[in-house]
Amino acid sequence: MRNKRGIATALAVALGLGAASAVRTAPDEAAQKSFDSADVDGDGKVSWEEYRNRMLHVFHQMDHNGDGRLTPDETPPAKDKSGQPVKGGTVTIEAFSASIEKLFKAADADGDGVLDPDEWVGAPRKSGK
Ligand SMILES: [Ca+2]
Ligand SMILES: [Ca+2]
Repeated sequence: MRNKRGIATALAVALGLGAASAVRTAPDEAAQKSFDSADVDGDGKVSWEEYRNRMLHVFHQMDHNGDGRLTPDETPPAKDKSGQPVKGGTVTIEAFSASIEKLFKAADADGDGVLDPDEWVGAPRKSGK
């Protein structure tokens, strides 16, 4: 199933993360910007709540007709690593919530329950010592 990957990719694009990691020029600035906007209390970390709020905000921004579902025409065109267009299909708010929880856990490389800027941009960092 490619749907989950499609959601993640669409989200990354929406948040500017995809651009940050794909484009080598000045990735820090774009990533920092999106990090700052997610870090509402400004403590330099994005908590699960901040992350979820940010993601839900993005979801509602993309959900133009406000029906709680993202249809393919509401999600930005995304491409996977091999350059294939990703068709996300319809994403419900429930599926979205479940997927962001997984994304958050996957991004939280050191498992401390908050995302630091490196984790936010998905820096390839293994937690192995
Ligand atoms: Ca914070
Ligand atoms: Ca973390």
